[in-house]
Amino acid sequence: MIKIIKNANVYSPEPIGKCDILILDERIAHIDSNIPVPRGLGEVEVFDVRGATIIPGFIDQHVHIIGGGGEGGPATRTPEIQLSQITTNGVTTVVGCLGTDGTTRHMYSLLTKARALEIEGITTFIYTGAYEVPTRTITENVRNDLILIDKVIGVGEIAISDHRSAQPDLSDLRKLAAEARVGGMLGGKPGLVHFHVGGGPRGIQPIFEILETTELPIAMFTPTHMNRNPELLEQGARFAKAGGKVDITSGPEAYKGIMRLLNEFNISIDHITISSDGNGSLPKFDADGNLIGLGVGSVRTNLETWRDVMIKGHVPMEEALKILTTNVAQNLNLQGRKGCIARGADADLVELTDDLEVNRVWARGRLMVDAGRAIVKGTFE
Ligand code: FWO
Ligand code: ZN
Repeated sequence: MIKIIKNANVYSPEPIGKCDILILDERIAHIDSNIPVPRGLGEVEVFDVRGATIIPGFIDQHVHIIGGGGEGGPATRTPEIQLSQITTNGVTTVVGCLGTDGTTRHMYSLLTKARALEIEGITTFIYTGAYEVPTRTITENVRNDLILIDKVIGVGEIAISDHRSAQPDLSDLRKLAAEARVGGMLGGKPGLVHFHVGGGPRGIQPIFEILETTELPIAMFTPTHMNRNPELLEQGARFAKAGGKVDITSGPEAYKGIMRLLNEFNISIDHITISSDGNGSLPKFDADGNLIGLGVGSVRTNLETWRDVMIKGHVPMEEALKILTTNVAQNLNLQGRKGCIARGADADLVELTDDLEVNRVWARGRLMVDAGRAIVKGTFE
């Protein structure tokens, strides 16, 4: 129940220097330069990390936790995620979603998988819905899901500007967003609309049109895959300048998009988040919409893209951390609880090795990963 991490070089994500961190059950109870081991309070577990860097657990706001894909037929459906694939990559909070396939993938399974991962030790939320509009839900509609189902924090991933979308028109999208708005308010949720943006030339034009023609606030809209092509990234820069947050799908080239937003368009890093699309399919289509290749997303790419931003992009650690911690927490309305190392926050912590690999991970106070290996595994791993 009581743990002390001693001699940590803490990035909260702000660097706060050498500290000890006191964990009481699932939360951070105290941070100080020297916390003595209390006597008379029962067993206290001490981890002396000897100056190692400790950062907040990452938040991944787009993971296909029950799998997705299928764009190449039944044999191309992607597999369900396992707990260790999340924790060993430094992620302690995920938002699960459905994707292209809202037929053989169900909201009931998504909700239950999210609950399973929570029981196994991490923190989970879900978006109700799939690509299509009107979309798939647990109850009759998006609004009721937000009000009645605890894990639902928004609707998504709703496809726009994509040959796989339901080709929703502006009025369909406005109605969907209105449900998310009111459902979010009545349910005490952020009421997000998480948009899958395809490669079509319209890009996020529909989102700009919703903003122009309604009273809905920009903060409730998250466009993702915004690094898909240069034109889309440019639109993303406009969205960020208008006050929105642009979500980049992590991967081998993702840091280039982030660097372009920062350097070419002068976007503040506060307006950038990344998510992995973990366990979703990463299909490639030619100009005629024929499938020409198929990969599968991995939560691991978050860590790799973050390192690229620091090492290849020369962004300081505390700044680069924001795109996987505080900025995402803000987007999901979890600030102070997730994505930060602070008194009262959930004890979601990652200890790094000198070469920026994951060494230990604590999720809600529990040691999940040690020496880079999952010591807590999913039920059937
Ligand atoms: C992206 C998830 C895409 C699924 O465009 O949207 O397909 O349902 O599992 N993936 N379709 C991947 C690109 C950003 C590379 C999804 C996927
Ligand atoms: Zn998508």
